[in-house]
Amino acid sequence: MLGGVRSRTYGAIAGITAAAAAIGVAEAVAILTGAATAPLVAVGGVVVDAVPAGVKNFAVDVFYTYDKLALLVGTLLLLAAFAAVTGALATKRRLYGYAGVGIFAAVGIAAALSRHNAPWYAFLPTLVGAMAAAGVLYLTLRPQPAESGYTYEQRRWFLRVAGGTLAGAAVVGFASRWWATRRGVQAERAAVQVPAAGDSASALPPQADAQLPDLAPFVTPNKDFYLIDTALVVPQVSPADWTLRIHGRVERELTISYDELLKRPMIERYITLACVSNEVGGGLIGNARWQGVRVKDLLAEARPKAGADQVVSRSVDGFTAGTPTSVLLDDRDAMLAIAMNGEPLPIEHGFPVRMVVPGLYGYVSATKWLAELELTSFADFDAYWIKRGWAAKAPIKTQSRIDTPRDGGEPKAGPLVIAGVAWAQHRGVSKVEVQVDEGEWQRAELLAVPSVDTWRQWRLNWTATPGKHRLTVRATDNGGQTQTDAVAPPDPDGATGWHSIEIDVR
Ligand SMILES: Nc1nc2c(c(=O)[nH]1)N[C@H]1C(S)=C(S)[C@@H](COP(=O)(O)O)O[C@H]1N2
Ligand SMILES: [Mo]
Repeated sequence: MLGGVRSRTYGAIAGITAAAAAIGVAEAVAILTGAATAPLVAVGGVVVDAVPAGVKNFAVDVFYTYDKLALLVGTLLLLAAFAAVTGALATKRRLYGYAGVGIFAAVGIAAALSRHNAPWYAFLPTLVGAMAAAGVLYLTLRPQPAESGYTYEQRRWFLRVAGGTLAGAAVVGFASRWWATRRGVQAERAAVQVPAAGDSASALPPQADAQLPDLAPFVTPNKDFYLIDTALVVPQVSPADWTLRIHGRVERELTISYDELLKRPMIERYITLACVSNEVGGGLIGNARWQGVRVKDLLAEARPKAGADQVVSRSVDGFTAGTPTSVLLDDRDAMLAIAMNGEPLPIEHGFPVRMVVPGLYGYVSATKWLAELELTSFADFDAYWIKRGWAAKAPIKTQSRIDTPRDGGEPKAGPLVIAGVAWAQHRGVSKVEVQVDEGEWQRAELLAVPSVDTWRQWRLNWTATPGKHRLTVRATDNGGQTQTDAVAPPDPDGATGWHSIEIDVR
């Protein structure tokens, strides 16, 4: 019986080798056909989109960079398990192996062709990969290992083919992905000349930033800005190919190119972007100086029809956000942004063009890699996260956060600055209060802000006394509404509650 086990082990190795060859070859072909057509990326994308409403919070977590990596690794492990079983079966009948390759091909091709705007040739990476896998199976399982396993010569032959293929597939796969990412649109982005904005951001008040260690700086550097999206590979959109289509319930359909967009009157504003998934005290929020074209100006040319109360912004990868038309037409500075903190939009933040709307969470407004604006109604269309159970309308809730001292910190007794940020975009923050233990609420000093559309730093001087203390913060917006202490999770329209930290003063 030992011999049987051994031949099955060879079969499993042959199966995994074949799968590795398929993935490696497919990645190489995807250099030509586009990263989104690679089976691994396509299947992973289907998984991200298909996560049922019941586990939608998991889906939100998938947004984070490391969870995307985990998803890819998980998909690879599943594939390896499937390949090992198929390969083991193939030692009994070679046909089982080819059937396994067929299933791989069917799943990969179906996934690749189902992706938004998939080119007709999206099946190619999987198909060529599957052919490579079939070839590897044919080679490694010939001659068929006997019940007693391989002879010495056969074993050498097997190990040479399997080892060579595995190493080759790994090198080709990683090199292809690396090359595709490197090639991307970095050069095109570097060549963009950001025109001067006719209507530039009001100069930053010198007192906007207390510049304390651990306190979030007033302007978040691009490299530190949080990243949230459903894209398993960052879409690479060349400005030369970029167009924006404004269509749907409009009097006049518009299509504009990147060059045309750059020639339009531009505004520049500080706007704080926030993610609905941000937990109380969390870091999924950032403030940048955005430059772009007012959405209002473009909509004025397209002339929305009566009843078109929703603007659906759609990205090149099919992600959609639905924004109230009224918000895009009111006097706030909703824009199609082309620059972030004086640089062309970073690729991962939506290059070449994204939407930025003061006062609304990102999932209902901040579409990256923008391709279309479609005028429709809330009754007629549910955008990406609305289909998955999140609220259709999501103004940002008033929130505040303690950045320093740090939660769990052990500061020295004596004078101590408690500081953080507070936000209530498009309403503005009028008051921040801090409570030490069960004491009186103390009013913090508010730093300056350029507008009501950004977060606001605050600080309070305190004489820290030895022992354990709890510090709590709450903000009040310009309408006089104090943030609620009722604890609610991010789902469905933003977390609430007061941020509280514990410190042990030494
Ligand atoms: N194309 C696309 N745009 C998107 C998303 C996405 O998944 N795909 N996520 C949105 C969400 S939920 C947020 S919070 C913001 C985050 O923008 P950032 O990654 O630039 O910080 O982008 C929004 N725009
Ligand atoms: Mo988000």
